[in-house]
Amino acid sequence: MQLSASQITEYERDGFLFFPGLLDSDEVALLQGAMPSILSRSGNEIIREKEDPTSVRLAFGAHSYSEPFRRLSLLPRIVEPMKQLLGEDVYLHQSRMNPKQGFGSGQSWAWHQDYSAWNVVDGMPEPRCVMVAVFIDDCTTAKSPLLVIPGSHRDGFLDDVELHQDADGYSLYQLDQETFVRLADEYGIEPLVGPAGSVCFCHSIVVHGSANNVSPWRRAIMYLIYNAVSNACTNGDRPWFQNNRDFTPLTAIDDEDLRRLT
Ligand SMILES: O=C(O)CCC(=O)C(=O)O
Repeated sequence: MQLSASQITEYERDGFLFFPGLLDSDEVALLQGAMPSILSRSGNEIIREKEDPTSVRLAFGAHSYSEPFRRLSLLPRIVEPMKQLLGEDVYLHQSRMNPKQGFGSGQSWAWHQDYSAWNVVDGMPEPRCVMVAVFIDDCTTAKSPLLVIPGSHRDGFLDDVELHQDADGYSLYQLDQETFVRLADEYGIEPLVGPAGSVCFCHSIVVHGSANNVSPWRRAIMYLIYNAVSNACTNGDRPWFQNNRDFTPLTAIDDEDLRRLT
């Protein structure tokens, strides 16, 4: 898939591009089918909700231990636009699954830019990476969708941020209230909603957050973080599943390869 000139302009203006149903129902079923084995892991790549430790908050690195998710991360539908947006070869800096379980156990995410941790902790030189959000479940307004501030990336990297220990092993650099109010008043807040299989390409400094999921339904999103190879991280303190040290350029597989697992 190649992005058109107007899509690239839209990405530069809003900081994200949304594709409803980019994956078909067979592909979604394969990814959903892999969820139980991901969520039943017990290694330190699994971060639990503070309020409900039976519930997984984040599963890092699933592209490396789940074949459907490995294939997802290499689909040309995703990899080729990444190269276009970043203007060069890319590698996967990180993947994380946020299952956002229902009944309130999937807790909120304070307003932040993802790039903060990658810059401060991992030594990523520039915000030249893209967060790809793949909807594993339907994301409706009732399931506390991901909320973005469109255009907020144009204000640049907000480095005056406070470290907030959100859950064991996962630090979040959260925006101060004054900055958040200024950005929200200027640009508004948009919920990302769509059926399972929808995909959003989101700039790494777009401000985003979400509320507790008080619905009875899971709302899983897989986040794949693609970085430009020339923007590779310089620090290696965090484990591989948070800061991949293999900067080999990705080679896309065949667009049918995920479906072939059916
Ligand atoms: O999926 C969500 O609700 C928010 C996750 C998020 O903000 C993040 O992983 O950076």
